[in-house]
Amino acid sequence: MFFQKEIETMPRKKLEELQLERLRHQVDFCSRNVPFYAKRLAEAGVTPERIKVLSDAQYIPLTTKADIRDNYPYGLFAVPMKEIVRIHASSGTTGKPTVVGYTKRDLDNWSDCVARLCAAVGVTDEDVAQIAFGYGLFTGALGLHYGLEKLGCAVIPVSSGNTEKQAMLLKDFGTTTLISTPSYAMYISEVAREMGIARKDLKLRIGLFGSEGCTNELRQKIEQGLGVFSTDNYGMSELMGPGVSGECVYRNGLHINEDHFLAEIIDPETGIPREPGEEGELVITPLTKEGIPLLRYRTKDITRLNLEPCACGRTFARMEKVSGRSDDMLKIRGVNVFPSQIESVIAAIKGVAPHYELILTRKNYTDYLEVRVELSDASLLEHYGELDNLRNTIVSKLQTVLGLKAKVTLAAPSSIRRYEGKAKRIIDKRNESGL
Ligand code: DLL
Repeated sequence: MFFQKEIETMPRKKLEELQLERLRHQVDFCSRNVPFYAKRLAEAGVTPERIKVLSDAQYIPLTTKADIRDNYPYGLFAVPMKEIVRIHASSGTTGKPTVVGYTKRDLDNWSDCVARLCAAVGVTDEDVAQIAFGYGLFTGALGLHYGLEKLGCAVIPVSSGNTEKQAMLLKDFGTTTLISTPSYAMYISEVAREMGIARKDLKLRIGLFGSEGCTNELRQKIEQGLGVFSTDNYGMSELMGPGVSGECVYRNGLHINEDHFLAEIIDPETGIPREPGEEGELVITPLTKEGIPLLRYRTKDITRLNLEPCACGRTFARMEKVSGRSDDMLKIRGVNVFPSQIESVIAAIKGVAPHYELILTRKNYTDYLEVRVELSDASLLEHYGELDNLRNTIVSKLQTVLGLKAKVTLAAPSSIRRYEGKAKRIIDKRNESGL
């Protein structure tokens, strides 16, 4: 059940002392080895001695993705290239990728962190783990790969894509643990069903899903489709990759590997720290990283922290499932809308599949939201009255949850695009009209 019990159940007081010592060390390490930080910290008057308690972290300037991009590719690395043994990058939708480097010790810590979150949901050395994340610069596949190997699993590095083969391997190789994005898991489950593979043909028991949000409603659909215990884990390439946090079997928040990461919540507008339990943007300082040691990195992800003890015995704080990214939030006619709110409505409605697209347009200076959602059964297309009822139900449920009227379009089964990695569900055409 535990991969490193002494650390994962460390009394909080001892854990916080360890974090403080490591934070001071990282501030010193950054100012000595990264010119960018030497300047930033000097300007802010921050020295290791000034950090007397953990909350003094708030005096350290925040780091953003733009800071990493501005120092492309290796400007924030803190060790000579000869000590770097791996390079990853996150693709980003615009401009250059964000590049990260790992020393041998970073890789060792990384696989420990991943092994912990896999063990926490019940994965053991008896498991056969199919990794359906893309191998390459993306951190998801190799991150999970080494963590699962460290735990002693039999790893199948199939990579993402070729969905029929994924389904075939699930059955033929007796896969017990599936690793993918939740949207890809949903897709694999559909393809398996179409190929005539039934739940009873599979040995699947645990799904380690991450890299994008998954509402409880979508989770239930995946569980029904594949017969897995579906779990959530979180991370980002700038911080390490997967391995920052993950659920335990109680699935009541994601335990943060706090010996390696200091987590804070800030007000995304003002940057002012928020108390445990309050929602805001997650800011993380990796406490042991050598390759690219960031200080107070703004994740843009919205969540809250829970420091209460967990029934599993872990003392690590839990972060609530990420509700969205602060830059993912849609502002529609002045209303804040997170795509996850829409997903939770759609995935709970009978007659539609949990595949959708959000199309934003602008006419006469007014924003419009169209939700395209797929019917789960083609026969409905022949019953106009039923279609209309279904559409009206969705419109009214969305209105209750969002406080906003959206246009709902019902699409034929299998007509909405599927994804093998992170799903891209927002089509924002608001700037195309030039208004
Ligand atoms: O997605 C790392 C990862 C790989 C995590 C595999 C878990 C499993 P990036 O590509 O850099 O790294 O994307 C990071 O993805 O800031 C979140 O917005 C989002 N994200 C990652 N995990 C979750 C999750 C990897 N469990 C960005 N729930 C983050 C919601 C997630 N969002």
